[in-house]
Amino acid sequence: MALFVGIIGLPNVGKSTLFNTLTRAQVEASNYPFCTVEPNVGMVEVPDDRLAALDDLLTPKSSTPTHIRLVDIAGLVRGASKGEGLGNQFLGHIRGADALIHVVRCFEDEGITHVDGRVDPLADVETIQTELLLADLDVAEEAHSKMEKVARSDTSALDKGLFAALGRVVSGLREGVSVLEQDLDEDDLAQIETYRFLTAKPMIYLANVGEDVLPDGGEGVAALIGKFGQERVLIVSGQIEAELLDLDLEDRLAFLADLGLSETGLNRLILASYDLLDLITFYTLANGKLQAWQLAGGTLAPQAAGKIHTDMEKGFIRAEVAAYQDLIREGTYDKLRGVGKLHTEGREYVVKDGDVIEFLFKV
Ligand SMILES: Nc1nc2c(ncn2[C@@H]2O[C@H](COP(=O)(O)OP(=O)(O)OP(=O)(O)O)[C@@H](O)[C@H]2O)c(=O)[nH]1
Ligand SMILES: [Mg+2]
Repeated sequence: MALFVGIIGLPNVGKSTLFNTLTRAQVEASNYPFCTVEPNVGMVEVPDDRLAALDDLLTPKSSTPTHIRLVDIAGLVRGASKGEGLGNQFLGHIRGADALIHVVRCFEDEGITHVDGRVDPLADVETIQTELLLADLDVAEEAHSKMEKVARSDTSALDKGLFAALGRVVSGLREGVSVLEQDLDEDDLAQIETYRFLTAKPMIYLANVGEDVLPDGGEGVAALIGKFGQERVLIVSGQIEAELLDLDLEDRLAFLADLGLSETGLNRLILASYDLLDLITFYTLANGKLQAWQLAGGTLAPQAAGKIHTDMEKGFIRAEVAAYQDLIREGTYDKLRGVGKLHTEGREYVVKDGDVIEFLFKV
């Protein structure tokens, strides 16, 4: 399953412009709040230099990168969780997301309407955060009160662990604390997992800035960084990246370099998401096909095999593992074996970023 990232923010802040740029799809982007009504769904390929190098070296029949599923929904407004604006129907589209990208308008442009009539990144973030909290509170309160009714009629039918966890979530949300920031232990988190709370998702703030403040972003960005930390704030100019789309990658990178940016917004977004979610990439070469896979850091070999097929996890025997750097340095599997760098690993092996793995399993 591809990593699923939802794009949220106020109306007219540049979400669809960024989505278009990232997916190269042409969804409508225009200066009209609520331009996006249905969610836009796009798959973007994860750019991967190592996959390209392995493809050169191993000359497989095919090479398959990993993907990120991006979903662009309509702008949220104050009261969205209560059905204001286009309502919380949109929030449903991002419940399943692994992470959220919160697009924040930092560009000044009198020609583009801001729903509150002024550019104030921190206040905008607050508005959206409140809506997410309220949406979660609705879900949590409803689930909790249903369970309360069960408890009144038949205590033995009550899932006490879940009931207690939900109770904690409800009181935290009432105090305005996101599920992510509540002091929930692992058991609680496992209990409430099925609700896919919006405020439980890791979030990246994407500051959509004007060209004049590149590369560091100006005051609005400084405020966001002050609040959320450097690693959670990405500075992108949606407009510029959109204008550069017609250029080939080399020219685009040269242009961005002139503005002090070393990578495209897409690449930085993907890297930041991987970091935030502690994701790694491993590779398999099977039946002549090379493929990249996304994996949570710290995953053991059998579960990594299970990403490919559940039978491979069940019947896992062992893994033949080559580290990417070793394979590139030695150049062939024979040489790699010769220097003792093709490792045989068992069930307890923690898969590492860049591992090239052949799984052995019985069916
Ligand atoms: N000046 C400037 N304008 C931008 C920038 N990014 C987007 N816009 C413009 O802002 C308007 C709204 O952009 P969209 O991408 O449609 O905004 P949205 O957030 O998807 O809006 P909704 O779908 O209504 O929630 C369009 O006219 C864009 O051209 C930017 O970086 N700078
Ligand atoms: Mg839009």
